[in-house]
Amino acid sequence: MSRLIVVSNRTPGKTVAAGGLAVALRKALSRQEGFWFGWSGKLTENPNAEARFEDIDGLSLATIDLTRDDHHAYYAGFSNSILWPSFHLRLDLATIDSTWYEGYRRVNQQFARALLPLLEPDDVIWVHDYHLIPLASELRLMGARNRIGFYLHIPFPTADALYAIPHHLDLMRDLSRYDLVGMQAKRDVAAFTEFAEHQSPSSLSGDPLRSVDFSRTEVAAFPIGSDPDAFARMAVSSAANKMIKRMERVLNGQKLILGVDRLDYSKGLPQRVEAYEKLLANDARFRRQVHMLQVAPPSRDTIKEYQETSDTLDAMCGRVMGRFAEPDWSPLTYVKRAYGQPSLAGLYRLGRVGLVTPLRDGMNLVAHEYVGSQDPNDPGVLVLSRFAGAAEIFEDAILVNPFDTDETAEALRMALDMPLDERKHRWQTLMASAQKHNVDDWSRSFLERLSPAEQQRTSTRDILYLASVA
Ligand code: ADQ
Repeated sequence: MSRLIVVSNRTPGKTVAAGGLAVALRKALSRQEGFWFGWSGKLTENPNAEARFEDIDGLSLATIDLTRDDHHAYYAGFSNSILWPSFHLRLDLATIDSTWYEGYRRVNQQFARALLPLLEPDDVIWVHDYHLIPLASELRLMGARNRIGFYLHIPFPTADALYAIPHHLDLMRDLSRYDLVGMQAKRDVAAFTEFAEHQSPSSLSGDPLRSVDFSRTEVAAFPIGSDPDAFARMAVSSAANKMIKRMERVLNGQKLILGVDRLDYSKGLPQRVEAYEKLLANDARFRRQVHMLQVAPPSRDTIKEYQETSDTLDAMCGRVMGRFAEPDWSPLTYVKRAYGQPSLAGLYRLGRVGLVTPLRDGMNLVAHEYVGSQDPNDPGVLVLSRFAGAAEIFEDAILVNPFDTDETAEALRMALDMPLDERKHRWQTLMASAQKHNVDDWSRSFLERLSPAEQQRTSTRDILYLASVA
């Protein structure tokens, strides 16, 4: 069996979240030999060219250090101030500084230089996310002939957003150097295909090394998921129960509307608070009867746009408090910290409404985790953005346009008023879908398609096809 090499910006640390991506990839690495490659998290002025190996609980990690300048240009710069906002269709929040591209490219070259000597000819390489789009190109230029797959965790942009990205054609050419490109949703594959078909006629001619030719690259949707059965177990664990008891004391019978997100402008947090404000303004019977808890630990807070989102959210929450709070009732709590998965599972289970309203999201695992954690006899209701990849598989959620805060307020009303039978019926369908799209099957199906056996089958198919048209 060939070895598996997983590559991502960061390698997992000592503690990884149960039911998450890192656990699924660890499992894949326990089924076959291999290691996980990425940045060590260390910045140094003279990074060593060779990767360092270490073993964490049986998982083999190979890491490299980066210089401060390269890391800034690659991570905070090109990846998170250009690619992230553009891929999420927030060109207004992108900082188009094309000099960051050189740092982005340099770090990808550094990854490739350190990885290449560790490779054996039949190793299968699985590269993760937008930080590393050029990695296959760089490895191929250095002579690697391995099967290389890429998975994009965030949405693929529309053509005009892609055009706004400096060196976007290079990035498309880079994607064409992979054997398999996996995306979250059908909508992403459609956007990608439209761009690839639109671009290829003009770029097919000329130097084949520089062409954008996707004839050897398979592009398909592999919707990621969580481990809903693990969340179902965690939601009745003692840590979850402790959290539930703590919250029940405070709630005192009020229904909980719950939001859990990284603090990121793509998650639609100000719009969500505004929708809640409208619910309270439109329907006075909900005052004192509901409470909103938004958990949103800061992320990427060295980037200006993230600080601004945090300030906006502070102001919005203050406004709702000022408008509706009473000495003995507060309409919402906003917590800026991370919790362990069992405590989160407890919060999810207590949430009568799971409010998941990103403006755009690759998938959104919080939606999966919320569904997994519900009490089958008294489940809550998922209110979900149409613009999350999760909307393609969770049709029984109440789907909303998160930009339309009147619509979200009405969805909240429906969810809070929904009778038990309908809640159960909807939840059963959602849970079946979460189980069908669990994270283990996701990694298995991607790796099956990427495996050398699949390559064999594809080339046999090509030969048969060529024979049939000859
Ligand atoms: P993210 O943008 O980080 O991921 P999401 O899919 O929601 O978004 O995952 C967030 C994860 O962080 C969840 O597992 C959640 O439990 C955890 N989390 C959030 N708030 C937390 C808190 N306060 N404490 C502890 N844990 C918390 C990117 C893409 C997504 C895609 C994933 C996976 O943007 O669209 O679904 O990758 O592919």
